[in-house]
Amino acid sequence: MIAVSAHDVAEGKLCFPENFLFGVATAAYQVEGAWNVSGKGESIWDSYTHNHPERIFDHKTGDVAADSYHLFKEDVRLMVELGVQFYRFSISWSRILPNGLINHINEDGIRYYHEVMDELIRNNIQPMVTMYHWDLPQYLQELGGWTNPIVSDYFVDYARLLFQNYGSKVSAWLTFNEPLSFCENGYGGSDAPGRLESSGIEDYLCGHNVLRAHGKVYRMYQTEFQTQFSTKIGITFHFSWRAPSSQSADDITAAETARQFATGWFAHPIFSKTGDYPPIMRKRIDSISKIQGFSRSRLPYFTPDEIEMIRGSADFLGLNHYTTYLVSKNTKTISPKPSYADDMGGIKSQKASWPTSNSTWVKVVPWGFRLALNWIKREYDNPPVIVTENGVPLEKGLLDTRRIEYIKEYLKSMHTAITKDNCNVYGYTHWSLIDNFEWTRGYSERFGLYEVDFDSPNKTRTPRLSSEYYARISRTKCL
Ligand code: GBH
Repeated sequence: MIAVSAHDVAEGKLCFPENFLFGVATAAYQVEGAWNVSGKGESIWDSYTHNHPERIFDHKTGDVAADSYHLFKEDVRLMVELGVQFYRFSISWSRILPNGLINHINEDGIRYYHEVMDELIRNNIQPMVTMYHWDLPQYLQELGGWTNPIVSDYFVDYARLLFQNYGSKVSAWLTFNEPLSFCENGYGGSDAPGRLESSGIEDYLCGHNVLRAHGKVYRMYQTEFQTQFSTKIGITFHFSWRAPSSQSADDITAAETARQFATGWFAHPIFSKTGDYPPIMRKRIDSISKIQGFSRSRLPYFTPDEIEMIRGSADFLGLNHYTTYLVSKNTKTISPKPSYADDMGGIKSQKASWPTSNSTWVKVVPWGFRLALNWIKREYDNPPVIVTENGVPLEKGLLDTRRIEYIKEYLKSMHTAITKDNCNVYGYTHWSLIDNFEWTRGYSERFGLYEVDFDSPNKTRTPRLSSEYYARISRTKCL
């Protein structure tokens, strides 16, 4: 039931439950800077931006970014201004374990995140921590990165260290941010480590090892820490809604298959009753692999024990949602070269009439949010969901009325999903607190409620109009 005050109803306001959580998010590589200070090791994004400047817009790097390593107290002050209840940020693995391995702990890294958490807690803001937001220690990449099964075990060592150090301070843990994105775009596209030609092989190995790593961390926490702490552990998925591009049976099926290949790939093994990969992924990849002359499926198989270990290994589902795509059936014949896109069998597009943002991929399609939330509810028996990212990239400038519009329309859609459809959503995180390094798009896309002047020596933060708007929502819980 939604607890809405009589006063707000009279005003005709849309309100969220009183205990609904509003927060803001960032990620380590995108804001921290300080890439090589005080014993931090190199991550794949450090080496990628340094060795492949041509793959990054304007040859930018995250070497300094918004300098949150030094300016985190200023960031917390902004969050106090916003009145948010929590801050979702990520820990840089190589700041804590310079080469990713547990034998060498960097004390400055441990200290830094303690200070960030202490500052948040002092200000009544709960720390929600992502363990892995794409910045793998470079040394582990030299071992093959996420295509090497041993990296799952190294991740467990790293996670244990985090629980030991921060277990009593963190209010919610997320193991991974968007495995779909970093497996597909890192091991089959142009995000770090930039394995451009590996789609259909390395992306699936990455996914397999990430799912194992996630499951192992959850079980390790249960056996080693659950008597001590009761913090919930989840994982964040990227889920743009995928709508059929026509009402033909082929396109409807193609859109559903695309959802299973995107969200289902990682959500089905963890959140479905049966566990394991979505049956349609298994079926398509097994059969296409055979046609292409492979002697085994390019999608690896879990053992029965692994299926059980991974099934049910999350207390809540983190959802990143920005936009919507249309999907139509791919009628071309399968290419001999493996690829995720061929395996999925759909062609993605967006409608020219959808309102645009400052990025090629984010079109403003609020109704897709409600449908995505309902799909999760249906597929996985209405798990607790927290929206861990939602936001819109715009150009520089403080008068961001389009961001206000975007937030309003997306929150309305989410409100309908909660109140009319009973989707079990208990919190919302705006991406982002501040402008930051947008991966291969450099600093060309601005997502911040606060603008960052990246040319100024002290990376000046200035409130945008949307920050006042969001502050009102996070304080009143009403639109
Ligand atoms: C999130 O990923 C990330 O978690 C966050 O770090 C990032 O800052 C935020 O989005 C905003 O970008 O050009 O059509 O091929 C979003 C997932 C996957 C979205 C790759 C853009 C490229 C689409 N991203 N995708 S396209």
